[in-house]
Amino acid sequence: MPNMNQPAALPSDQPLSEAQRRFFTTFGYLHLPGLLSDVIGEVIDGFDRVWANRGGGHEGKPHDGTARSCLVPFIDQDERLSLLLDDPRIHGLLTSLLGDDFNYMGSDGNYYVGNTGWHQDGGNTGIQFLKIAFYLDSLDGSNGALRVIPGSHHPGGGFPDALKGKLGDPVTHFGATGSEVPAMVLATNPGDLAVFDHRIYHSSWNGGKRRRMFTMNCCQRWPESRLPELQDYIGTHARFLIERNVGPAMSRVATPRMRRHLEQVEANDFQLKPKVEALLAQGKAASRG
Ligand SMILES: O=C(O)CCC(=O)C(=O)O
Repeated sequence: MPNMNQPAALPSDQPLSEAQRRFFTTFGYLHLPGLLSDVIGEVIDGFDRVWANRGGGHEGKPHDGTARSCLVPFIDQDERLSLLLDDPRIHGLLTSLLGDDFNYMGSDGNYYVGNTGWHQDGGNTGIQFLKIAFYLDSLDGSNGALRVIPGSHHPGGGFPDALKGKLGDPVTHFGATGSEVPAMVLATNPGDLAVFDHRIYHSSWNGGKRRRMFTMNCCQRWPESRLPELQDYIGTHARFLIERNVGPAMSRVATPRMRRHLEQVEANDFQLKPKVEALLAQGKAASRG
């Protein structure tokens, strides 16, 4: 007879296959079509709820389509969205790529406007970082789908070295506009996940004025000997004017296994408060990315 007072056990994690892991380490990204299509309605409701609670756009003002609206942290503001970290598909893919003790590093929610030029999100730290991107509109190359340059995440070597410092101005360096740079266009539908290594060159072209997207950023656990670097890294998030890296709803709903992915960051985010105070004293606004 089941005990009705016990919460229902989560279905087992869904790890990546060995081939998917090899694809990610070799090419630097994964596209997982329809992985979350069964819950995408709830996810979109959560996205809308967070923005509605925060004035609809950047810095509490309605999104007006002239510049990206960005909110950090994002899923951490909503209990349903926070629980994505415990979803067996997401938890399974994160443990497959980053180990059982991975860190959740935060998320951003966005209304993107127009193009996002070629860039990397991070460099070579020896700690694996990745981003899970949720695009909430159907996108292809004609309306703002994410593009990645497969293999460009590798630390040095012929191809990555040939790209270094050049993709910011592809016309000068390669005689190609941003959208002409050879790349994989990840045409996505809501419910798909795009997962990529922070070091991969990525961009988006031809997007409209309200392209809905949010992310989850995660990394391997940092060794104790490198905690000062983690503290500095978290400190860079002061530009979003946040005093804690993990947001309130995330802390409230975290299950024991979620806590494991929060505790290293929660113990090392103490640079944020004084830095935010200094930025506010200078009258700075929250960063758009
Ligand atoms: O979708 C986009 O415009 C770009 C996304 C991006 O650059 C990122 O999340 O790092």
